[in-house]
Amino acid sequence: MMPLDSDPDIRHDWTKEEAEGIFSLPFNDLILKAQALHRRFFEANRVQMSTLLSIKTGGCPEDCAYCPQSAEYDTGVKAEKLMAVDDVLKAAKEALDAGATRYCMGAAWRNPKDKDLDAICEMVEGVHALGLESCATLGMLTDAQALRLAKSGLDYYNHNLDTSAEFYGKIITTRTYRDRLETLDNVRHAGMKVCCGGIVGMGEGPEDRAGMLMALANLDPHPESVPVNMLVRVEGTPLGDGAGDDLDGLEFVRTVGAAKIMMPASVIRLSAGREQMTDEMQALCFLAGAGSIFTGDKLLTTGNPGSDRDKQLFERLGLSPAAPDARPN
Ligand code: SAM
Ligand code: DTB
Ligand code: SF4
Repeated sequence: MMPLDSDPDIRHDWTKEEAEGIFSLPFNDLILKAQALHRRFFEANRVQMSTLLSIKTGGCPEDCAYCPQSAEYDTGVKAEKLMAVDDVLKAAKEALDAGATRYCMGAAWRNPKDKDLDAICEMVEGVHALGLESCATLGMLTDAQALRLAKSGLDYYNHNLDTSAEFYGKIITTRTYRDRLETLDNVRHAGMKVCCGGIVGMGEGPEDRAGMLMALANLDPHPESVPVNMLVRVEGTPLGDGAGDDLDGLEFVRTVGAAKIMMPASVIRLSAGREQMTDEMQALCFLAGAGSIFTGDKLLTTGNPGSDRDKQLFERLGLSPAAPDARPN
């Protein structure tokens, strides 16, 4: 295969008009294009499985309007301390036995304190010793913190742009888009793989969905992993039930397909919101190029389909789990 940096399908110069043009394609054309590109880079019928664990839940000082873990909203999520390393590794072993190949540890922090990183690095080492890939999402990182995590062997760092630069201020006021890009830079320079995506269904317009994908696809290199989350409405958050119209399901599928067209060698993850989706809707997302899901009956604090339903889904669609870090074929 051609090296990714000379492949004409891998571009970092997307304009807003081009991104909007992809969203406006007839649905069948968008899906066909996305699926054809997906097959150029990945095995068509394999889906990678990651499992999440909230290692530090609730009490977060940030004000992300979608998030049940922000201390500003009364959502019933209790603030807890960082979990003990042994408990995290016990849960990782269970995820491994259930078929996950990557373990993602999430903390409701604005940023980790240097002293927290001792325990986090031990968790990363333990996750590797089990034979799992590791991922963490701990908020903003300094250069030095990113280097420390990379040295402990952390494979991926998740830090989302969440939405377009224009809509961002309506969702989060306690940290800027620029702050997020800076953390992504630090992660990249430290040599870790980048997991970066966003959420749709927050009341943004089509131009914001296109703008978010443009910002992601103009990162050079592209994030290796791109989570596309459908907003999970949590009571008590500003985006809870009744805060606006739900996004049309087909517009969500278009977002997955447009992400694949703009970042064809990246793994697009069908992330939050699967519990509320039908099998048919998820099938369309796989057809649009989603190559990864979160498995297990919980995301961080909200529900996820669980292994019985996912097993049935895979059987219905003839899908099988991908090997760890299934890179372009
Ligand atoms: N605190 C860290 C941070 O924000 O970087 C890490 C954890 S945070 C929960 C990770 C991501 O989960 C967010 O960036 C957001 O995209 C997603 N997320 C959180 N709550 C969500 C919800 N209710 N629906 C969909 N996605 C959500
Ligand atoms: C991402 O983009 N989605 C995951 C992961 N990265 C950390 C988190 C989804 C969280 C959904 C809300 C919750 O369960 O608290
Ligand atoms: Fe905190 Fe992350 Fe939730 Fe924002 S998304 S409130 S930073 S846990």
